[in-house]
Amino acid sequence: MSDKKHSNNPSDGDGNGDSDTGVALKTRPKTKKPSMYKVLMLNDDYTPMEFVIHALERFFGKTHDEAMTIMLHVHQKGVGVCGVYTYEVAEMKATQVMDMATQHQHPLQCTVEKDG
Ligand code: TYC
Repeated sequence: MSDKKHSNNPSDGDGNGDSDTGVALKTRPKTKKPSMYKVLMLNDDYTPMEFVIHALERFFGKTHDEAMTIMLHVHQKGVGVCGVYTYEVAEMKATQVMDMATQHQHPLQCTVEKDG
């Protein structure tokens, strides 16, 4: 076991103390749950309700009833959560919604914010 990449020695920093026995590792200190990010949708006076519902179904996998509930929440409160994702996925979905809105000349806006 001279190859550092495959050593189970405690000096690896894995901390499980199996000292190069070749035994499967119980702990994996390198893995971390990724931070999660909310995609928020903002209300406006112009985007049609049916368009918002369609975007929520298409990009956030919502049923028609779920999409209706979220759309009405945003319409009434001004902002609402479409879904929670890792950063890159959240940014992509927010961009996809706004690109589709722009193509249809609607001002619909989404933002991404850290969850928690
Ligand atoms: N307020 C819009 C209307 O009355 C509907 C709407 C809902 C727009 C949610 C944006 O994120 C939104 N047509």
